[in-house]
Amino acid sequence: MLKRLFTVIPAVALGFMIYADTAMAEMVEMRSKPWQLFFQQPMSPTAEQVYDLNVFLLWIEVVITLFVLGIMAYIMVKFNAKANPTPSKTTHNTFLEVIWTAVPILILVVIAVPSLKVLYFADRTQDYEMTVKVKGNQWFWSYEYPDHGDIAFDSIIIPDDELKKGQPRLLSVDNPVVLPANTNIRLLLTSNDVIHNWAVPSLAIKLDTTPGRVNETWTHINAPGDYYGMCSELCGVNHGFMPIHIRALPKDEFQKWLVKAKEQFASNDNKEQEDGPVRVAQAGTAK
Ligand SMILES: [Cu+2]
Repeated sequence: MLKRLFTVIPAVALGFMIYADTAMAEMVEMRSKPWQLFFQQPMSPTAEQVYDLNVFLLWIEVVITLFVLGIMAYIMVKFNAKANPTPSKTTHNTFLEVIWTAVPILILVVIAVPSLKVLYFADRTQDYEMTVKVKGNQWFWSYEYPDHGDIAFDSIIIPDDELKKGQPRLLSVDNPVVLPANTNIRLLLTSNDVIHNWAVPSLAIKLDTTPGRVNETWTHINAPGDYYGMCSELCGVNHGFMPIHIRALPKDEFQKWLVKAKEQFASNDNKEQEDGPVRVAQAGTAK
């Protein structure tokens, strides 16, 4: 029975993954689907490791849960008042006490080692090919490309009545942050006002943007496509209306986009900071 369970569950999981795979033709679309139960498909080296760690933890939990369930069933059958009318008065058992202290410690060590490995892996990369700056604002994101002629722009939610066909509600923005796929990208995150959190589930990024501080992480997007996320730190009334949309392009198309973007967003140069308060007012009304 147990053996069957161990083969059935991975088979079902694999089925879901294949199902998810068929959805990705050329441009993948990474966001939660209706009735989705498990994680979004991992689409970066960090996300893959986080996913695997989660599966590993799940199996540890399965074993612990079944073990505790088994012991409880055994106690209920063997030591109920009918089956065992005169209970034993034993109070101490040194061997058992050592075991039930040492085994949980060992389990925690077994969990801690891979957890810390993933944590440090996700923290930063030495060999990044480009840098993107992410800034949180009440209530939109702005992005800067310091390596590419100081391209800078704001990314503001598209209201429901202006959505075009295929644009997911509450996730679409006027200017998605365009990034090259298959490239090591350093991300520097900060905020202009309050604490926000830049979170993209399929890339396993969820990092606070804190005013006066720069937080660093990195990513490497495995495939071209649209990746969606949301602000994940309660930041004010429009917290739910500052989505993240990453458009990952193949490297050559990204170069083409850069040329266009330099024209389109050139006027934004250096004006960002001074515009702060005006933009806040605009965003507040543009709900
Ligand atoms: Cu926010």
